[in-house]
Amino acid sequence: MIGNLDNLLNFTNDLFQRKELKPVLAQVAGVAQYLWDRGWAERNAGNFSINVTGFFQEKDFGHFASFPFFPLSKEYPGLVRTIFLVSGTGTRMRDMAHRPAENLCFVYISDSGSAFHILGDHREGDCVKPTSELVTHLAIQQQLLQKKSPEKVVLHAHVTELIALTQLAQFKSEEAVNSLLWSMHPETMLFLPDGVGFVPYTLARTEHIAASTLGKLKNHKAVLWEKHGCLAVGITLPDAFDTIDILAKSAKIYLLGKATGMEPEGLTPEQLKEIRESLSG
Ligand code: 2HA
Ligand code: ZN
Repeated sequence: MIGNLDNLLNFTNDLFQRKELKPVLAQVAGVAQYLWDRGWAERNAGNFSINVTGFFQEKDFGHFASFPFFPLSKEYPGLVRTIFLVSGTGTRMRDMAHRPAENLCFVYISDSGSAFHILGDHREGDCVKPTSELVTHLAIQQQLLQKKSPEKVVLHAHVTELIALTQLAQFKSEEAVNSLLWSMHPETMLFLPDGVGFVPYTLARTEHIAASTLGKLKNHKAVLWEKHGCLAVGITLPDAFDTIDILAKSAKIYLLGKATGMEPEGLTPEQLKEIRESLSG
């Protein structure tokens, strides 16, 4: 590190203590606990990123280039000098719920847009590194900024009920899965009138899954990753969680109905049309 080392370390020591960040950390802890309680975050499953650039002042940014530097395999011109609070790779949501600061890191995108710095006090050895799905998070965060979207959060989880649904051959298309999810619960049409995007099975942690997800998020606020999980954007972390929760509820209602040995009836097309029309009224 260069510059005034003590000032820099004082600054970073205080990162998680900043009063503006307290409500964000409380939301992180709350949502991490929900994910764990619902069984949607086994081992180190699930990850999120939160754009926290607005919590910092331009004058602070000069310091950030001194922190450990990690090249990215791609350039993100739309993310230059932005800051994200990101879940750490290998961390557990059940730990995040109790000790968020120990399981998160601050990622600052460099002036070139092709590397990031991890902000923090790195004197005591290895720092927490960002999630293995970072490329997907960055691609989406860049698209959100370019569209001037109010959403600042990307959340991914291993939602059992939704994964189960994508294991069934008849739901492996956007059309089929949306008509099922809408028909199982009125809230799904109310809160997700654009439905959910469907990404056919793709290896995780790759540019490929990032690109496919990005395409789907142009018209949806949530995406299913076949046989893997779900991802949603939100204004806040609880907002992204709520979207996933509604989808999971619909899937669960279907699976519970099926488990009785009978075929769930579902809302009729007329009932769904009525809900849709009530939205524009
Ligand atoms: O964070 O969920 O998709 C671990 C994962 C990878
Ligand atoms: Zn995953």
